[in-house]
Amino acid sequence: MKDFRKSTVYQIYPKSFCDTNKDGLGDLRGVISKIDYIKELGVDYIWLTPFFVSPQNDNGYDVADYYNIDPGYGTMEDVEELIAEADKRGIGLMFDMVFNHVSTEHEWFRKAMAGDSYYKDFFIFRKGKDNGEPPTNWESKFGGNAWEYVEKFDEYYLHLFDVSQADLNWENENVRREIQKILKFWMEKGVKGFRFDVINLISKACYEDDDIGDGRRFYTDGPKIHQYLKEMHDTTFGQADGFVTVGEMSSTTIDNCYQYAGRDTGELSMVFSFHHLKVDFMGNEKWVLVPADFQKLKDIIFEWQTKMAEHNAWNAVFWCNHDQPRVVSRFGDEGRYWKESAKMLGTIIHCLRGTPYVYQGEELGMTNTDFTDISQFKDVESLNHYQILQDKGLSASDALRIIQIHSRDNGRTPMQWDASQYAGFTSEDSKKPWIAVNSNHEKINAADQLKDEDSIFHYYQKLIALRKDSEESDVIAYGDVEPLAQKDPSVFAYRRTYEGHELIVTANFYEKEYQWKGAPDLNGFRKVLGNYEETEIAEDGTMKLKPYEAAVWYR
Ligand code: TEU
Ligand code: CA
Repeated sequence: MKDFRKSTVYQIYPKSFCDTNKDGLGDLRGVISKIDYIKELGVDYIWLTPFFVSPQNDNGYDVADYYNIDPGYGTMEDVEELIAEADKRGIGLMFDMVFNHVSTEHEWFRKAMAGDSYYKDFFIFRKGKDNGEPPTNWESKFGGNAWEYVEKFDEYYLHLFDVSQADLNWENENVRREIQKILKFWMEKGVKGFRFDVINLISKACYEDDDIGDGRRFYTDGPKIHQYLKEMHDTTFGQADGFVTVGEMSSTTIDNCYQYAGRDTGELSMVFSFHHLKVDFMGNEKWVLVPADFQKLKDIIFEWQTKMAEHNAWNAVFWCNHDQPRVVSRFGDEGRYWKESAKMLGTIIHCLRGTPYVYQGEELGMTNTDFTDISQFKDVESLNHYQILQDKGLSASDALRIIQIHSRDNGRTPMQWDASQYAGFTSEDSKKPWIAVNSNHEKINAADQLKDEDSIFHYYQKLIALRKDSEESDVIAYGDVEPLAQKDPSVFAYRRTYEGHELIVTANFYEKEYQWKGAPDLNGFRKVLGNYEETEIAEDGTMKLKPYEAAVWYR
């Protein structure tokens, strides 16, 4: 059985991965066709984002039927074949389960709207205020108020995300039973893991105005969240040996995560938390331009690393997913040091304590979009906020600049397989891809990198192998974590220790060459991996770090 602490997960956003029937949309057969590429990278699991029946207002996070495949992605036979092909190669599939909300096209919501009270209680309907305002001042994560008026009932329903994503009422036991049924259905198909979308938002404490915020404090890590997770665990995947689960935790606290992902707490295997990816926000406000705060980045990562370990809890470690800008554009360099910086960032993540997640194209150093016009963006969140920013008085070009930096579409352009017109995402005689291919695919693509021993792809391959099956695996998977030079303005470094062995990661986070006076004594260490051949260490122990230089040391 796989040990998830030695595993790496590869995330696929099928819509942007590979299109096999020339309709411009990635599909499941596309994933099947690339399974050997994924095997070559060396990962143990594939997390597939939702491909269930959906109107696609939020690219499948608005599920209309959990038991069937959206025709745009393929068929049930394709899913079964994919599970089998992955299994043959020792790769487990993790499906993405969205249970905070369903699409308003889901049968449950349609029945609710038809007045069926059994199904109406699957959702959160409330009367407005006497003054004609919505029930509370809570804000949708995609902009605007979180309640939608339904004239027929003279009531509003809650949607923490898009208006077409109605929140489920987890207080209702029938809702929870339906969810258990769905999970069991997919477990029987041979799925090896689940990722649970915004799962810490399912328990709402109350429905009151938030005088100091957007309402999130009333539904984040709510009062019954642990009870719901335990129940889900006990009735479904908790009974399956070696099943792996990860909860996406929105604005969570570390104290709750000890419980969500504790070794014996009976909830989940691990959590995604996002605090380290808000260091270029202003507080919780993402739609601003502020430089990334490196000190804060380190402080957050190290706090989570050390405290989760102390509490015997487990974390996912990652820079990228389908909601995030590309890390090489965000914290690295798209230009001269593109390759070095991509490898440096990979090194930092992959030697931490936790399960690393690689998002499609990250292993190639794919960058943010090169979109120059708002019409090129597709994401509902970006389009809403483009409007909201202008309503606040920003010019169209200033609003566009913010969207270019923060848009989720940065992570959603087609996978760059080769240098052909559509980057090999689809064939040249296909319909146009649903979202434009980045023109840098001539320089950044899988075909070239597979041939180049020194590529980012091969570097990621080595990082993944290191954790899985090497002399260093145990210390990477099980070792303690000690931050090094935490206050240093340029260096990201840490030490892992396990049963008398030590592993040290040293990294220059910036382009500027850096003389690191406080470098650890590396006598007796062997350099395991790095993005430069030689590391210069002066007589007095000063490490002369080259632009974005990173290395892994072991003894
Ligand atoms: O995302 C949850 C979430 O709150 C954020 O990532 C959000 O998408 C955005 O970045 C806030 O600025 C999950 C999914 O990963 C995302 O794709 C879905 O849109 C969302 O839930 C709703 O299901
Ligand atoms: Ca297709």
